[in-house]
Amino acid sequence: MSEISRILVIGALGQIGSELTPALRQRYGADNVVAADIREAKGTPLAEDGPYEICDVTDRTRIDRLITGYKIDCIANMAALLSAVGEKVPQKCWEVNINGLVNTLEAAREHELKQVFCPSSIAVFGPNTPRDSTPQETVLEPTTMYGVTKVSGELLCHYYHLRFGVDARGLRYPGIISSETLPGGGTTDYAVEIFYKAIEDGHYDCFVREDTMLPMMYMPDCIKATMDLLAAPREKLMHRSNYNVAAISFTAGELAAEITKHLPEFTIDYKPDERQAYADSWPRTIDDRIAREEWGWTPAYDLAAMTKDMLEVLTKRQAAGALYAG
Ligand code: NAD
Ligand code: AKB
Repeated sequence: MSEISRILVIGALGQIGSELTPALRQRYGADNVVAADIREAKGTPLAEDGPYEICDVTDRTRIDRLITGYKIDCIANMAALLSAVGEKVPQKCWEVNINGLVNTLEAAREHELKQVFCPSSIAVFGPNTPRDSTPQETVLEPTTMYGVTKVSGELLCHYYHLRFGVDARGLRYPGIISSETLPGGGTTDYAVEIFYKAIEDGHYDCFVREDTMLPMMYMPDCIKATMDLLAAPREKLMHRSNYNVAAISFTAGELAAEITKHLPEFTIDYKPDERQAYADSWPRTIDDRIAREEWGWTPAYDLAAMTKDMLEVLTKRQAAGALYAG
């Protein structure tokens, strides 16, 4: 089957979608990548640099219209409620994450799309999963509704591929660290907030304990992993919808120490809240050998390189009076 050429990104205004969409536009052409979200985007680069449409992922008719109108052959479904927000409104989390995914898979089946991309997460794992070097194939018994939707999503993608031949692909992203768009309400958000607060206030009240270690990834690696999986030849993919991908694992204390190398006055207090329990149920480190073998995954950023880059970008933005501009 030929490569994808016209992509609909639903949830394009989010932390990852807002950086994935420009990367896709660069590779596939600005007019060939339609950004869509439930929110207005007037005046943002995403709405100015290519087509932008309002789309609620739970509205199947709207998705059908966009597919037909723009001759879409691939959907990247980035719309979701993440772990912390999802735990506050679990029924809504199911509705958006699962009913939305079923809509995109059904649309892909009926319109014979070439591909669907839907991210999974390290939240598929739970307290009964080995926490170190967590294998690709292991116990999936999450304790958050978000995790439940991600396990179900992986299974749905697998089923639609087996039963209907839908080429549904996905990665178990770790916590994503980025400087352009603030994260949307997950447990790993502290690893982004810490940079903003370090620059803004010189101090951060961290909502997980100092010894909390989680798998993380810098946005350039996240975009690379996503673009590489989208472009990977169909026949090479044995797992397809649930690849473990690892980059960096560090404790909150190690991240703070790395920031202190650049900002020696920086201070941090640890004030764990309900998100500590979600973090404690997730892996510390991930075994991503299958992704490396099947489609050549390799990350570029370690803790030192990511920290240096984050601080450089945010310091420049603060000097321009627009720290939160992204
Ligand atoms: P985000 O919360 O930043 O963005 C989600 C976007 O979806 C938002 O722009 C929101 O407006 C939109 N949205 C919400 N409900 C919608 C609806 N009904 N219809 C259309 N759009 C809707 O999330 P993100 O961090 O960009 O995550 C993208 C995907 O990656 C999700 O599937 C998430 O589970 C997964 N993921 C993210 C991380 C991370 O650290 N960011 C880690 C693991 C997995
Ligand atoms: C969250 O913390 O909910 C997300 C994720 C790891 O899926 N960042």
